[in-house]
Amino acid sequence: MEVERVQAVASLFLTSDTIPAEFIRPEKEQPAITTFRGPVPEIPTIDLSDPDEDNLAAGRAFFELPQEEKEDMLGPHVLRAWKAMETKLQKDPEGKKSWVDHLFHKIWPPSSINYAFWPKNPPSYREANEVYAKYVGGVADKLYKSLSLGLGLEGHVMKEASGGEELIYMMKINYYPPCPRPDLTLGVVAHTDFSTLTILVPNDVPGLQVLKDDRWIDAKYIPNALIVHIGDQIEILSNGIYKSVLHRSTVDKGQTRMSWPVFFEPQPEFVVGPLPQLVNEPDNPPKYKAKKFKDYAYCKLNKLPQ
Ligand SMILES: O=C(O)CCC(=O)C(=O)O
Ligand SMILES: [Fe+2]
Repeated sequence: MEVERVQAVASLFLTSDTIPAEFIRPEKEQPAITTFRGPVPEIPTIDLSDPDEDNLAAGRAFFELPQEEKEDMLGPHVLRAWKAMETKLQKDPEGKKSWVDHLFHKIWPPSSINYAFWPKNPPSYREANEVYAKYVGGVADKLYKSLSLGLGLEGHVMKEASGGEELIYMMKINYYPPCPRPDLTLGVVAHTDFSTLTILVPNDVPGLQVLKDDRWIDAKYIPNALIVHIGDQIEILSNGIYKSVLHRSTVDKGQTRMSWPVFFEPQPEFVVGPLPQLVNEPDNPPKYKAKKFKDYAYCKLNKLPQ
């Protein structure tokens, strides 16, 4: 089966000074034009712990295997699912594409894991991810607690309302090959994450940008730092007090950029809506509908009103 990878496109255009037209974003999105170049606010950093370096090495090693080996390893049904997901996520209504290859698979809870979706090579991949799942889950627990306390609620509230012990940790690996024209294209286009929280580890090639005060600002690379995004579900639960962050990623001319976001998502049938403790009529009416996470995701993927 033929799966068109951006990595393959990138290798064809390595020495060129152009990229295929479908990767050229409209001017209003081009990083060269829209990135804010003045002094940028510091993104707050909190000292918690170190990310798992093994995870980075194992994920990168997978993408750098020969294309046929990657495809053989994943098998046709996984490739079909992968391709379908990419077509949905990467192609916007104008048929534009993004300069990124990616892979999704669940890493928690153990009952939700389908190892058929996990790369079997490098051999360290499975263990690195299993260790990382436990580590990153501990970080998320601390964050849910702080987010609850920040709203004047008991510490357990936000995690329980996010799916509790059934919470799914969805690993995504973004692989952004070097690009001859990083000024014209984007890795991942502007979006907010569907998740409750996202915890992301990047490699040392900068590229993440966040929209702050209507300006696209670079998120500085900080060695060993985890990046935390508030996702749509926390915005909904907090009835808009916490805002999900609009972000995008740019690519690099000479270096491969990678990032490993883990999306903390409720189970598909789990209903998320504004926390009753935060809503009262008429002063604080609910600003969002309560709905099943799968219905939220369907509307968002298909660009339907929520
Ligand atoms: O690569 C990054 O830094 C951001 C990726 C991202 O936002 C995503 O995959 O949802
Ligand atoms: Fe994202």
